[in-house]
Order: sequence, then C-alpha cells, then structure tokens
Amino acid sequence: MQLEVIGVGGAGCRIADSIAAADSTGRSFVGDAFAFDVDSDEVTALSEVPVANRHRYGQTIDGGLEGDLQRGFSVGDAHVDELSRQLDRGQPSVADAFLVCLGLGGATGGGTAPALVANLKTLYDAPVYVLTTLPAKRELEVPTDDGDDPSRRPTQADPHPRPDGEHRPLAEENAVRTLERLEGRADAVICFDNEAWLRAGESLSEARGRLNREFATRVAAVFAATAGANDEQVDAESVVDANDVARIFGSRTDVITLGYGTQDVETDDGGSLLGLGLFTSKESVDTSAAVSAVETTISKALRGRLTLECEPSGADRALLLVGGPPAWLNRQAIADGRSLLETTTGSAEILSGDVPRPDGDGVFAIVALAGVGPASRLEQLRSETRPFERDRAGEDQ
Ligand SMILES: Nc1nc2c(ncn2[C@@H]2O[C@H](COP(=O)(O)OP(=O)(O)OP(=O)(O)O)[C@@H](O)[C@H]2O)c(=O)[nH]1
Ligand SMILES: [Mg+2]
Repeated sequence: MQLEVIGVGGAGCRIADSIAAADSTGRSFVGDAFAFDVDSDEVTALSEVPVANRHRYGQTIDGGLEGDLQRGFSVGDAHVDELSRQLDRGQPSVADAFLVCLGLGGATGGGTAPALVANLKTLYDAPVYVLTTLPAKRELEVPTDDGDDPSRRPTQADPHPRPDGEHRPLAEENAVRTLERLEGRADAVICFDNEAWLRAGESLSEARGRLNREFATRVAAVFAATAGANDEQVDAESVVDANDVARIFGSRTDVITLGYGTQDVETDDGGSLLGLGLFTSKESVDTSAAVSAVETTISKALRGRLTLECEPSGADRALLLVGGPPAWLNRQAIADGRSLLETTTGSAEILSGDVPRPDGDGVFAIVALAGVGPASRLEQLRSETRPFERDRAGEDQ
C-alpha cells in the first residue's frame, strides 16, 4: 500500500516527518511526503520530508494565525488549489490512500485540512484518511510565572508565555469545529490523544518527539504491513491489502484508534544472512513460546493504551495484524487472537492478517478499532464546547 502523506501546520508537518522516518526501514509504504505551513520556521525544522516537498503558503500572514480558526478556514479555502498543485511533484494519482496529518486545536492545520481533504476527494479516487492529535488540557491553563526561565516570564507584550506558543485557550473549541468540518469529507479520522500520552508535569514541546514517534510507529505498523510491493508477503498466510484497510476504516468519517504491542524474541542469528536470502526463514521455534509471544502482543495491543482511549465493545469494525519472524507467527494463536477481538468488540466485521518479517527480532500486533462509540475524550470536548458556541451564536444575533 502506497500512501501520500501530507502534513499541515506545526504538528501535522512534524507527524508527517515522523511517519516518513518510520518508513525508512526498507518496506516503503510512503510514496511521497509533503509538509505545508504558513509558518516557514516549522517547515524548515524537519528532517525527512524532502526539501522540495516543503511548502510555505499564505506569505502575507504575518506572525501566524494566533489560534484564529475562522481565519484559518479562509486561508485554507484560498490556498487549497495551490497546495493540491504542490502534490504534482509526487505521484498522487497512483496512491492507494492519502494521509492528511494535523494537530487539532490550532488554526493552520485545523483551518486548512477540511478544504484540502475535500479537494483531494474531488481530484482522486483513493480514500483520504486524517491523522490527528487531540489537544491536552494543560494547553488551556494560564501559565504561571516560571522565575527560572526568562522565556516563560510574563511581559506586557506576552502576559502568558509558554515555549512554542503552548498556551492555546481556544484549542478545544478549535478541535471540535475542525472535526465538524471534516465530517462527511474525510473517509476516517485516526486519533491520538495528547492528554493521555503526556506525563505529569511534561510540556508538549518536551514530549512531542516521543509522542510523534509513538503515533508514527502505530501508523507505520498498519500501513507497512499492507505495503503492496513487499516480497515477504508472498509467504504470508493471510495478506491484508489496501482494499481490506478501506473496508475496515470505512468512508463515513468514523473515528479510528490504534493499539500496539511488541515482544522481543530470540531468533537464530541469521538476520543478515536471511536478508541476503542465503537461508530459509523456517528456523525452529518452540510452539508454546511462539503461541505465548503472539498472545502477549495481541493482549498488549488490546488492553494497553490506545492512541485514543475508548470502550472496545463499541467498535463497529476491527483489524488485527500480527508480524514478526515467520516461524513465530503461530497460525492458531493468531486465529485465537482474532476470536478474542470478536468477543471484545462484539463485531462481526473483523479482518486479521499476518506480516512475515524474516529479519525482525520481535513479534508485534497492531489493532485498529473503527467506528468506536463515544470515546470519552471526544464527548468531553464536544460537551464542553457546546455552551461556548451557543453563547457566541447568541452574540452574533
Ligand atoms: N503530538 C503532537 N501534538 C502537537 C505537536 N505540536 C502541536 N501539537 C498539538 O497540535 C495542536 C495544534 O498545534 P499546531 O499544529 O502547532 O498548530 P497549527 O496547525 O500550526 O496552527 P497555528 O495555531 O496557526 O499555529 C496543539 O494544540 C497541540 O495539541 C507535536 O509535535 N506533536
Ligand atoms: Mg503553527
């Protein structure tokens, strides 16, 4: 499966960059990666997105959009054709899907993504998935004077300083409004809840490298497993492809959450030789050890922290992929994992597949839950935003 990965705004560009980094394992699932922002500093501070694919738009916007999402929507509408034209530097017409990445809560990514998604849907047949973060509670808090750090000391010009503009009083309201605009446009929205993944006392700028790697690892586990031009897949018992992913993700803007588990395993030290094709990958592995490794990773993926916490029993559809050295991929254990997923979700629409990785030194399981019921964080965002919106609607009259 080949993706066009497009980052918009600060978080979006960094996440797209992390996904491109996660793709550098040789199993290429990223066809092209792009980074779009009105802020040139954000676009230049990337490492993996090719320089030619980084594009600053809205040059007349001086000093950023300052959280003004309404303005962000106008800027997005005004520049969407320009951004879509940028994609012609790559090969969007052969993509199996588009991944539009952004951080909900800002004005640039949240303002531009709805127009971009709608435009991609009119230009291409492939599904458009949105990858997005949900804002953390601490972004709403008014920062206190941090006496030790002059950059965080309030001044008249900036009474609430935070590194990298982390004080975002409108983050939740913006998040809800962008989600509303994506409704009916994006095929699915894969969510990562910053609040749940930040540690106590940690700021977003401190944590973001780690958070982006965590998100990218999970996204890569889904899409690298379905990478079309992958010879290893010839050996797979049950191959999952782009159409299978599309079936599970759906096309009705359903929310998707990802769970992931890994376990290191001892392999005959043939990694590099296997890579050269000098040995077969059928090393001997104790069956009970293989069963246990598969069970453990599936259990971690299902019961560990999801990218967006939710009640799995509310999921409409689910995908399970188990990968690792072929001898470790015990078919019966994977089938049992699939049954466990069926009982846990109560859904009959479950797909599972195996992902042989002859040179891998661990077993992994990735679970995608689609159409998850009311995820409490999303409900909370929506319920807290509504009264505010009502007040404002009242003011407008
Ligand atoms: N996980 C993660 N979240 C981020 C990162 N950067 C920002 N965020 C989140 O994304 C939201 C939007 O931030 P940005 O992406 O910087 O905003 P923007 O789209 O550039 O919009 P502006 O308001 O115009 O700067 C924030 O409220 C944070 O919750 C990042 O690198 N990783
Ligand atoms: Mg920005």
